Amino acid sequence: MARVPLQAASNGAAWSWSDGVRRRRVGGENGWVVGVVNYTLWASLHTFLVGDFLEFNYLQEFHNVLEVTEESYARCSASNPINLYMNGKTIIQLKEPKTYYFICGVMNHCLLGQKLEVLVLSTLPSPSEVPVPTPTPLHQPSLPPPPLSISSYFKPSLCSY
Ligand SMILES: [Cu+2]
Repeated sequence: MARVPLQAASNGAAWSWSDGVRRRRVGGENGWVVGVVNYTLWASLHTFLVGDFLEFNYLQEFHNVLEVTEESYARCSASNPINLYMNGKTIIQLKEPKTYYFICGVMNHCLLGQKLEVLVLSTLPSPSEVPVPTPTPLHQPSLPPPPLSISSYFKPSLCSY
C-alpha cells in the first residue's frame, strides 16, 4: 500500500487517486448533466495537472462529450470536434499543459451550460498561490503539523468543496 485514500467521499467531491494518478469526476456526484451544474464554477474549484484524468458520467441517450476548440467552445459549435465520446462513461487523460474545452453536442445543452473549460497545469502552483478557503478554526490544534511530504500536496484540501 503506497498511498492511502482512494476516495475522498465525505465532501462529495468525488475524486480519487492512487499512486499519484488523480481522477476527477466532472460535476461531482451530479456528473455530466444539463441545467444542474455550473461547470465553470466546478472547474474553478479544482486544480488540474498534466496526467490527471477527467471522468464524465452521463446517460448516453441524452448526452455526449465533445472536445472542441476554444472558438467552438465559445460558440457552442458541435461541428468538427477534436474528439467525440458517447459511451456514457468517458475517461480522458489530460496529457498537455493547456486549456481543454468540452461541450455536450446534444441539442442546445451547451448553450444551457453543459460546457467545461479546464486549465491544465504542468506542475502544482506553489502553496501560497493556491486559493484554499480555510474556515477559521475555533481552536488552534495544539499538535505540530505533520511533516510536509510530496503526497501531502495531493490531499483533498486542494479540492475542497
Ligand atoms: Cu447534454
